[in-house]
Amino acid sequence: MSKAKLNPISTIQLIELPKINSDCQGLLTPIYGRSHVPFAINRIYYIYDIPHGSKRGAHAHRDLQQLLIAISGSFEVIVKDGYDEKSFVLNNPAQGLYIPSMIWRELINFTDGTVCLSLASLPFDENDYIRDYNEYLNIIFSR
Ligand code: T46
Repeated sequence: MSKAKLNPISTIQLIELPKINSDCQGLLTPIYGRSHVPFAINRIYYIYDIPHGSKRGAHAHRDLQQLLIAISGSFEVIVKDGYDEKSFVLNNPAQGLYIPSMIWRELINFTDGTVCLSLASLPFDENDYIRDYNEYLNIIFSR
C-alpha cells in the first residue's frame, strides 16, 4: 500500500469551469484533465435519485483526487483534514470542488433531483478507502 499523503484543508478549492454560451441557446461546460482539474481524469461517475435525508461519503481516499460538481440541484460537502473542518455548498454546474487525497468528506442536504458528478483520478479500488473516522485520525496523527 502506498504511503498516504497529507493535504491541509486549504488545498480544497472551488474551481470555476468554462461556460460557453452558444447564441443564447444554453450553456456548455467542457472540462479537461490536467488543465481545469489538477489531475488526469481516469474515471467519472454520478450520484442521482438520492432519497431525502441521505448522507453520502463519510470516508477519505488514500490516493484518489476528485472534482465534485452539482450538475443539477444542490448539496453540501463537509471536508475535514483531521485538524480543521470546512463546508461548501455546491449548486452551480460551472463550479467544481477539488478534493485532494486524505481528506475526510461527508455529503449532505441534497435537494430533490440533485445529480452529483465526480471526476476521479483513479479507478475504483476499495483499498483506497478509509471508512472509519478513528482510523483516519490515527493515520493523520501518526505522521
Ligand atoms: C465521494 C462521493 C461523491 C463502485 O463499484 N464503483 C465506483 O466507481 C464507486 C464510486 C463506487 N462503487 C461501489 C462501492 C460501494 O459499494 O458503490 C458503492 C458506493 O460507493 P461509495 O461508498 O464510494 O459511495 P459514496 O457516494 O458514499 O461516495 C462516492 C465517492 O467514493 C466519494 O469519494 O466524494 O461519491
